[in-house]
Amino acid sequence: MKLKIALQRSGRLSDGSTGLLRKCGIGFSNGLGKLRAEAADFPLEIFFLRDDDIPDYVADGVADIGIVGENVIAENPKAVDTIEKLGFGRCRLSLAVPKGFEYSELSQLAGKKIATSYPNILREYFASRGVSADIHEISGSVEIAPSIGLADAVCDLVSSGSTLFSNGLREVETVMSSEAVLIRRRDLETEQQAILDKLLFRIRSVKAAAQNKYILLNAPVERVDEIKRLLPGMRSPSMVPLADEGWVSLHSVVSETDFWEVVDALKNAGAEGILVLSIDQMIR
Ligand code: PRT
Ligand code: ZN
Repeated sequence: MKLKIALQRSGRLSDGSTGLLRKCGIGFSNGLGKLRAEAADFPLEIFFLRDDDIPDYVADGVADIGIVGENVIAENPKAVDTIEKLGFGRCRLSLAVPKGFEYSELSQLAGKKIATSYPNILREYFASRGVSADIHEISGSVEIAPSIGLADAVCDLVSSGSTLFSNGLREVETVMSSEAVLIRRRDLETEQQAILDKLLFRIRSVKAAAQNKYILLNAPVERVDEIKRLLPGMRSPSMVPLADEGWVSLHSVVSETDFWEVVDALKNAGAEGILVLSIDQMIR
């Protein structure tokens, strides 16, 4: 028995999706134009599809699980469960107005024509804020709608913001934040669920590793207590004596979010020769 996973064939989620599987130790070949691949060392069969089709394929049971943007599921809910956020493909669905528009609050968009490929999410957003706008669905190149007179504002996905900027638009409200998620069909058999659990365990280890760094440093023995308090570690830091008496090497794991603050504090506490390494997997 194999678990079937649907990934985006070519687009913004492709590299993140195949990269995640590889970091989970799952090897496969995905030559250009290939639609299907078998994992070499894990009971997984991989389908490469258009991202918009993935929720339907999973809901219909053609695939058991899939990787897709949260925005796709939110716009068009299907009979699938979202089981894990994956930490890549991050973007936001935002409202943007032409630069000359003096925007200060949402009510200014009442009655305005807004172009978007996400009419359902946007309709709900406006409804929940008691503003009524004229939502105009278009399927691509939303950002050019205001300059050709098709709309007064747009609602589109943004990551760096450069597309909006180069089209003379300014982001004014975040409607939703999105990242790639793992979805599952609702009626997996026990054996498939067991494979999925195994995969999820690996995915969580890869995610945890990406959020942490391995840090090594040298410290004078008399500063160890102070430095230890700065290094939470998974249990407590490892300590190895150096050949030079009076010095030790401390090894630990620090979270990426407060990493630079920890490094500054360590230096102030007398740490030297600080080395920082990335972690491939972190098993909790
Ligand atoms: O061919 P297929 O249908 O599979 O792909 P697609 O063209 O429909 O999707 P694709 O590859 O563009 O996006 C897949 C998913 O990536 C989306 O559903 C989002 O979840 C996620 N994602 C992350 C993004 C972006 N970032 C993003 N920036 N999707 C689209 N964009 C577009 C946006 O629409 C705009 O045109 O990029 C432009 C803005 O980018 P910046 O960097 O200029 O702000
Ligand atoms: Zn698409």
